[in-house]
Amino acid sequence: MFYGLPKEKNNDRVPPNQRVTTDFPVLHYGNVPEYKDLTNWTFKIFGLVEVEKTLSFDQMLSLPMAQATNDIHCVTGWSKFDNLWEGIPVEEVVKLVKIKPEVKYVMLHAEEGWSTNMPLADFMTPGNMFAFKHNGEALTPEHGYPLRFVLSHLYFWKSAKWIRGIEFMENDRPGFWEKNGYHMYGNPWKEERYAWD
Ligand SMILES: Nc1nc2c(c(=O)[nH]1)N[C@H]1C(S)=C(S)[C@@H](COP(=O)(O)O)O[C@H]1N2
Ligand SMILES: [Mo]
Repeated sequence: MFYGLPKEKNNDRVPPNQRVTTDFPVLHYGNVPEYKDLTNWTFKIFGLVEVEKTLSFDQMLSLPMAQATNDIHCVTGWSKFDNLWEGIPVEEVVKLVKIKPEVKYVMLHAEEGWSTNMPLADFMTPGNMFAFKHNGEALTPEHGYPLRFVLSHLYFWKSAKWIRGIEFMENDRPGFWEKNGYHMYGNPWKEERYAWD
């Protein structure tokens, strides 16, 4: 399966006050995790689900794969077009559990306790992926190896690198950058950069 860019973005693809780059800058808080092997790596699906689930790396690799493109918009002002991501479409992972009807938000959890929040509907938008590859290459350690989420339509800080789990929630709660002054939603087209925007 292949997901193209939303049509409206082809007209004006640069959100306000962003500049386009062909580099791929590295941005994060904390350390780049080092993995000797992935035998103890787990992916947890928890919170408001009927039965919580833990998957091994091999189990993740056995899920259906797809490709999707997105334009990255980083809150620090750079945009990078036409990124090709390869991995597990979000719906293939969510299918593994039964979400309770009251769920409205999601928290993504990454290494070192890092997290980011988003509405369920944005999380579930087709084209979002749990990505193993970027532009045909395995993710490098600094870009999220072995697995990162790609939330294609909001500022890139919500695209959790080194992701280890999904928590389903009824009420919104700020993640790491959201607690530190970033916007709870982060729409680049409306310049929702900081909490006070
Ligand atoms: N686990 C984790 N994921 C993270 C971050 C982080 O600090 N920790 N930073 C976010 C921010 S602020 C940005 S801009 C992007 C940067 O991704 P890149 O380094 O691949 O360009 O990752 C996001 N994902
Ligand atoms: Mo960022």
